Amino acid sequence: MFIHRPNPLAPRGGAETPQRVFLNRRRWLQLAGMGAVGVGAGLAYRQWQAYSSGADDEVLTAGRWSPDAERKYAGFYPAAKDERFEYGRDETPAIAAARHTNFYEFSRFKWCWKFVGPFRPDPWTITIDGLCRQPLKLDLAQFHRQFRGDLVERQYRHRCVERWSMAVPWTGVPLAAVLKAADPLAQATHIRFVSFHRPDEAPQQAAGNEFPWPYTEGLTIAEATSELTLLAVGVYGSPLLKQHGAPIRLVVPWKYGYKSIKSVERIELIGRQPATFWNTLNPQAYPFESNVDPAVPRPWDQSYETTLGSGERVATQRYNGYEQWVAGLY
Ligand SMILES: Nc1nc2c(c(=O)[nH]1)N[C@H]1C(S)=C(S)[C@@H](COP(=O)(O)O)O[C@H]1N2
Ligand SMILES: [Mo]
Repeated sequence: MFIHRPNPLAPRGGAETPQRVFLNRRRWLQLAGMGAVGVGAGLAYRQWQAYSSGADDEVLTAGRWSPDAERKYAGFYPAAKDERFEYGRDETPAIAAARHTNFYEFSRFKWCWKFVGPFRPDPWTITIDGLCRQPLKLDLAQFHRQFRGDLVERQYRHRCVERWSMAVPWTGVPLAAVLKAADPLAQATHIRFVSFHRPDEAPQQAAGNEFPWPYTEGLTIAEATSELTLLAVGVYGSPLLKQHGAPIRLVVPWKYGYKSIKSVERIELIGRQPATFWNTLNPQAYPFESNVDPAVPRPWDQSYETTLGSGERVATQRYNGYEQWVAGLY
């Protein structure tokens, strides 16, 4: 039954209230309301900033491994510089790169450095198996020893689909050298990369959210054995900070950043295109191939990017400027 009730919010004695006073009161209430919202937003913004910033020293040390673990790998740095690669722009300061990272296992926001403390990148085992004659199961020290002769430092640009970019020196081994050691079978057409699944160390994996953990990625064999494709163990001449994907990550600089999977545990040679993390969540926005292309919105405009640190806006290049290395693949 519909009961007609007097509106409790109607101004009482409204008829007697002179129109001018009524309007003024309403305007005052509006302004007061906006002011309160403004003060509230200001406070929230300052709290947000305080929470997400942190002193440079704090940001850089939060992602370090234990001193004992780091000492084991100190002898591998600096690696021989591969002079074929240059940024063509300024190098991103290490602090700017360390502050602003994507690592969904730890946070949906960029200040992942705040959450990586409990993560243990050492001991770590990396497995290369599947369609190959010589599957490898190596701990981190064995990996370093076995591929010491292939270890190089390379200056690469990195382009995130969110439109930020950086230019950093990775230390790593060409993936082709690692795959060669595993001796792939002819049926192997693709590579599947699998990251870790450790809810005890990674808060977003414990959060019971909708993400298809563990993070996975994939490449074709031709892409995986391209000269550019690197398995990185270091950046800026030191072992990878945890937030950069310690202790070992993929770097494919002609593709959007999400293809460069961090903290890899398994590299599997398979005979079909694998499912991948972001492609599973949204196949339209994150196709399997995902080569950087300024002409194709994803779905937002990709024609420009903003560099971490300097905040400079620069035009995005096809294949992120690596056309001479990879155009032959497509
Ligand atoms: N395991 C894992 N790898 C990942 C991600 C992630 O969330 N988890 N984010 C990707 C995205 S979107 C980008 S842009 C790069 C960021 O690398 P950086 O934080 O070292 O700059 O890592 C990629 N690799
Ligand atoms: Mo990204």
